[in-house]
This record gives sequence, C-alpha cells and structure tokens, in this order.
Amino acid sequence: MNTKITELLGIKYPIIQGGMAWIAESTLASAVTNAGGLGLIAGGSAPIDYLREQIRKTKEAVNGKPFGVNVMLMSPNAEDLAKLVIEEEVPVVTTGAGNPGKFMDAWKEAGIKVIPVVPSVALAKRMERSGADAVVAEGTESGGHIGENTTMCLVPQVVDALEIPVIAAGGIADGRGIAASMMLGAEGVQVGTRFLASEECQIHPTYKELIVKAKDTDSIVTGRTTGHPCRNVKTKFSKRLASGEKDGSLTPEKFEEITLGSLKKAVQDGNLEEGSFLCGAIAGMITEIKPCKDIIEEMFSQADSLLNK
Ligand code: TUI
Repeated sequence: MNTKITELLGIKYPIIQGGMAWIAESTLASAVTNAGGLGLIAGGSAPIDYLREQIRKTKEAVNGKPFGVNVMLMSPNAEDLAKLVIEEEVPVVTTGAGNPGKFMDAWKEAGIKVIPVVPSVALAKRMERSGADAVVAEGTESGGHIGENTTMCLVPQVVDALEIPVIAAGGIADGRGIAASMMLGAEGVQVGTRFLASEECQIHPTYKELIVKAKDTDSIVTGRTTGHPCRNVKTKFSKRLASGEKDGSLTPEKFEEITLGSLKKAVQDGNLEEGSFLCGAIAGMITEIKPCKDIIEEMFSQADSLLNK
C-alpha cells in the first residue's frame, strides 16, 4: 500500500507504532521496523544513557531501515533527548503531550522527519506552520494521555485543515480500522494497543493478559481532575482513582502522588494494586498474542481487500 507516508518514511506499510512510555523499547521497535512499519522507541521519562543504548541497539537490529524516537514533551528529559536524537542521527521523531515548536528548527536542520502527535485541529495547524513533515491526529480512543475529540471526528477535520499528510490514531487494531482511516483521508495509521499483545513487546505477562481478556467496556479514563486525562485498563486501582475523582475524595495533588511511578509498576511488575495499565478503547477486540510481522501483514491484507472491493 503506497501512500504519502510510505514515501515520506521509506517504509513498506503506512503504519507507525505508538511511542508508548515505559513500553516501546528496541525489541518492539525493531520488530515493527523489520516487518515493514516504523518502529518507535519511547523517550518517556527514561534516563538519557538508557535511551542512547536503546537507539544503538535498534540501529543495529534494523540494518539501515528507518525507525523513530518519541519525545514526551512533559518529561524532564525532553531537552536532553531532543539533542540526543540529533547526535545519534535518528531518522524520525514523533512528539506527544505538548508543543515541540522550540525543537523543530534544530531537528529539521539535522534532516530529521518530525511528526507531532496532536489532539486538535488548532495544534495540527500550528505544527504544520512550524515545519512538521506530517502529523498524527490522535483520537480520544487512544491509550494513555488523551484529548477530547474522537478519531472519526478529528481525522477528517485535520485532513481538511492541512496540506501535509495525516496519520490516524486511536481505536485502530485491524484492517477495518486502517481502511476506515484511509476513507477519512489519512495517509497512514499509528497503532499502540495492538502491539501490546505482540510476542516482541517486553511488558509483564499480566499486562498482556489484561489486554487479551479486556472487553469493549474495560477501559476507563482517569486523571481528568489533574488536567492530564489518561486511558487505562479498568482494574481495581484505576476504578478507585476514578471514583475518588468523581466524589471529590481524591485531590489532584493526592492523585499525582498515588500515580507517581504507576506506569513502571504496571509494565515491569504487572502490579495490579498500584500499576496503571494504559490501553486504548480497542483492547476489547484484541484476543491473541502474535509476532509483530503477523499483526502487520494480517492488518494490511484485510485493509487491502476492503479498499479494493
Ligand atoms: O502523549 C500522548 N500519550 C501519552 S504520553 C504518556 S506519559 C503521561 N502519563 C501521564 C500523564 C501525562 C503523560 C502517556 N500517553 N499522546 C499524544 C498526545 N499529545 N495526546 C495529547 C497530546 C497533546 C496535548 C497537548 C499534544 C499537544 C498539546 O499541546 C498543548 C500546548 O502546549 O499547546
């Protein structure tokens, strides 16, 4: 499937893997890239030396094929990571949770393809003006830190407002999601949750089990009271957070205190008592753990037959 995104990035399939904090590391990123998509390493709030090692490992594993790094702009490591991607000649950078404007010129000068993730038309326009090569329009169906608009409503509005290519994200886990995204005018998709249930994803087995067992109603948004809404798997912990926010017993300060370190507790320890298991609303559709290559090939084979019916 050739689109402006396969052309821009030099990849076989127009799919990029979500830059999932604490999750997206070299094994997952190189599996996605080697399967013909664009794999990403998440900067999250990880130490710079660790990220340098992850970048070098990925470079070695992909043998010249493109990969990227996601810079989480709310993280204290953002400035250092912005420099590291230049030093390490990372081909593609995606950004999340903020406006990457102040890094844009340096990244463009270094020849990096820059793809900000945006939750609104206004931000998408600002990113185009700053020199972005493409944007990811991310609907509220996504896992993790989310905006308010849905993929179905956001993507066509961003497509209409911009000249640069748009990648759809949020709620895409099979070929129907890809075909629908193309119909909305997207030139590619970003997929996160489907890759959680991949063989190469290095998360705790309990996390994968939660994704595979999830039903359609098993994601919940917490953190609205802090200004950073976040979609998670419904667990006793996330339900307790949500009800504390609803009845006012959990202040934003207390919320931040309880959730500090909760992503790591989910990903590394599978800790159901204190971990935040981020996931998209599409988790209910995911029932099997497979290699990334099979996931991608099956998604595009289904999309192809739908689009060429
Ligand atoms: O960034 C994401 N998803 C994430 S980041 C993350 S780590 C985290 N955990 C808890 C709280 C906050 C972060 C987990 N998932 N997706 C892309 C995304 N970007 N969603 C929303 C935005 C966004 C929000 C505001 C992008 C730009 C923005 O700009 C505000 C401004 O500065 O104008």
